[in-house]
Amino acid sequence: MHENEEQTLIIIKPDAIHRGLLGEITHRFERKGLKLIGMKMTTLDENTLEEHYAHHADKPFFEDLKRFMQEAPVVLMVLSGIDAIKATRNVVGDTAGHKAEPGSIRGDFAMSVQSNLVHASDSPETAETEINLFFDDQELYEYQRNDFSAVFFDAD
Ligand code: IDP
Ligand code: MG
Repeated sequence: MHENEEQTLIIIKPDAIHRGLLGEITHRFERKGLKLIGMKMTTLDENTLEEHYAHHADKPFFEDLKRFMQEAPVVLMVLSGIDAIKATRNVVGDTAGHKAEPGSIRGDFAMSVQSNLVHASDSPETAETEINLFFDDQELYEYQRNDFSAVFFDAD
């Protein structure tokens, strides 16, 4: 792994599954050059959501958020790349869909704040915690994409 390579956790949320946007969203991460190193479909239980969204436990939207995240299965992914965490957040866009930049996933497909299609880790610390919460080591695949040196040509 390159020294500045980062891993980040993505959750394709229930609204994206309902709206048939799994492929579109996954395609955007792939085309950006991010390497998919783990992927699985699952339902999220109450305990896992309490842990994942612990920093939102005191927010008025917490109960609704947990209910929403259980409305359909989700798809979990781990993406890897140089500066992958920030790059992925840029691809995802602002939390509020109606304010998100056109060209971002939320900017192109979301209007809601709650139902904003995708979760992406926001720092190296949260990425590590979140990947450990959702994936076992043997579910992550180490390999080099053949286009690595072209995609990350002048990245540090
Ligand atoms: P993020 O997903 O862009 O990192 P966070 O502030 O970490 O946004 O919030 C986590 C998730 O909680 C959001 O993606 C969204 O689904 C939900 N959420 C955040 N703020 C609100 C709100 O004000 N009302 C309803 N749901 C919210
Ligand atoms: Mg967040």
